[in-house]
Amino acid sequence: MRLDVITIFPEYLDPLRHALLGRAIERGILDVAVHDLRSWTHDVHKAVDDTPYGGGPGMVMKPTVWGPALDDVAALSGPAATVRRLESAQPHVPSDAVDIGKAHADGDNRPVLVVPTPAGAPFSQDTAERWAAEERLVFACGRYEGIDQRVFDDAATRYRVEEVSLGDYVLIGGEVAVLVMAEAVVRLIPGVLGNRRSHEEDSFQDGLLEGPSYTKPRIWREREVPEVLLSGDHAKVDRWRRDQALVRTAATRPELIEALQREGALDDRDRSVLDAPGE
Ligand code: 6GU
Repeated sequence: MRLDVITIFPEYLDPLRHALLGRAIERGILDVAVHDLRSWTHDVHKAVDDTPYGGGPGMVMKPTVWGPALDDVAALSGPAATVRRLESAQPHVPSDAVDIGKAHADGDNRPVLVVPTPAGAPFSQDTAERWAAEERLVFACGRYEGIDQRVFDDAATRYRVEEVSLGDYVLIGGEVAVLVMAEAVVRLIPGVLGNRRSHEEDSFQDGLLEGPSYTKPRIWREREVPEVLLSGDHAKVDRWRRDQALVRTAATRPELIEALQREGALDDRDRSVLDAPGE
């Protein structure tokens, strides 16, 4: 997978090169390029924003800068051709899928353009899974009051544009949101996490939050690990873990339980646990 990020604060994205994502880069699974939006400015002040039409506070990012930046990043031309990169990556989508244009069901090979904004659709584990199957993601980080809307209307000819939000709060810019989304996506790429099972049991994978975990010692500060986890009975352990997940989810995210109920994803045992937790 290749990630491109366009930002006026390239150093803000340095954490992408560390830890888990850094290892994916070293292994050739991931290729990251961070582009300084100011490379596409034309004036001595390198201005990227201007006052909003219609008035109001703040500044809006200029289409005359963003348009050429998105053109060049899509084509890997101009300033985007020479950006510093760590390693080049192997394709991870099966090459026949790419060759015959089947990377997407509708044969659409335009890269996804992710626009982080509190006005976007909610980003979720489902979004992360969908994007983890892409060859290329381009992130456009806006600051100030946003980017001129025509930039995205125009970019739709070369990109599949997705405006997404992390939640109901306002960040100063998209950079931190990109770090969050990139980590959620990249950890789902086969070979990035050591243990394949570890994301089959993630929170949200079955619509539930994950329950508690324990490790040695068996007794710590007079607190014991739940007996069932020492039993060696895998069916019993699985059932206990689901019960814990149900109870935790009902307590902190009741709307997730309601969604499972509507989907018919709860059985009689699940319902009895929810009716009488701890019995
Ligand atoms: Cl994705 N971006 C910005 N700038 N603010 C946010 C957000 C994203 N999600 C919540 N607030």
